[in-house]
Amino acid sequence: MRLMRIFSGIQPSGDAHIGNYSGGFRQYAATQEQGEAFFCIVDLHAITIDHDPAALQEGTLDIAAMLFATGIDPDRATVFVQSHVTAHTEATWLLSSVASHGQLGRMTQFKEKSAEESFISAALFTYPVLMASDILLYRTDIVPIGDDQRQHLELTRDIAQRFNSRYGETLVVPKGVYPETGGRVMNLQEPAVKMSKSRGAESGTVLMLDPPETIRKKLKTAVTDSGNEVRHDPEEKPGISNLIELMTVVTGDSIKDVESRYDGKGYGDFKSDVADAIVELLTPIQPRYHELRQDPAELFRLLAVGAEKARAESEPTLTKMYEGMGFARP
Ligand code: ATP
Ligand code: LTN
Repeated sequence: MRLMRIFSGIQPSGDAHIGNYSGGFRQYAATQEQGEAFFCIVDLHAITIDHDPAALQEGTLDIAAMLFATGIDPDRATVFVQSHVTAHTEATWLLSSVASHGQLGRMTQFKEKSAEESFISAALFTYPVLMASDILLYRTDIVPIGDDQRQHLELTRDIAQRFNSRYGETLVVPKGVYPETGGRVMNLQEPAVKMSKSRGAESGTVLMLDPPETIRKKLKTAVTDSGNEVRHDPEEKPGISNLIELMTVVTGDSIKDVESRYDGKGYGDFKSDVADAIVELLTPIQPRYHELRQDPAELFRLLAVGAEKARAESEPTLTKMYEGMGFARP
């Protein structure tokens, strides 16, 4: 029987944060146990908005080290860099012919990012087609992601279905896997804005590599709501609800557990405990990261092994796509 296929991608576009841990890293480490997993550092996606050429390679190695530091086992899962496997860009062209221009224009991420950019690239518009190629080339069953990627995953499913109905059953239609809590961690200073590598207040973004004092300070100054009751109610209490979800993400406790533990206690105690819990989570991860990161040659070696496996896996799907579409093959 075919093993379950897992695929996800992460951009090397800045410093990884606790939101990436919640929607990304922790889900990757958990799902790698369930089948054959592929985790892709999506450097081609990182050039869709203005980027610094001097930072792209460093960012790629940073994410590679973070993937391994957060528990991805290179013997078990395949970690690779998107631009090392040319099938991704080739498949993007083929799939762009079955992607709807109108639907791409309705993508929230495109609308938000294009509103902020002075130069709106064509690549920002076709970004989700590249993401669909990433996923579909590996005959992926499940895609662990955060809530912000839901719309892109739905688009990927539409693309796969349209390809199959036009050219015959070729592509597997994937399912998204979202965290039960912490699917959308918000900026601690702006509870209406998603915590992000590239946007929002820095003082409200908890980085995976922040030292303990910085984490404590960020939590202490986190925006909370009126009242002093630790209760999960995202509408009424967006600030404290975000912190409750963060607590569940880092401890594995349920929302109810957290609420009852802080029944009768105030925001102050709670915030300092959330900070402690995050520090505890990151304490083993940070030294592992630094150790891996100081050996770029070893990271490049692991990524080369990953790219080799990824090429072997994706090539047959690409060939089937060309054949289904009727190309004269060499
Ligand atoms: P950028 O801000 O550059 O767009 P990002 O911080 O959104 O980057 P990505 O590399 O695009 O991060 O995403 C990697 C994974 O982390 C994705 O699965 C995404 O859904 C998830 N993720 C990103 N931000 C959050 C968040 N605030 N809460 C939960 N999951 C998140
Ligand atoms: N668009 C995603 C990153 C991404 C991805 C993927 C996620 C690119 N390709 C394939 C899952 C599967 C993001 O911005 N978080």
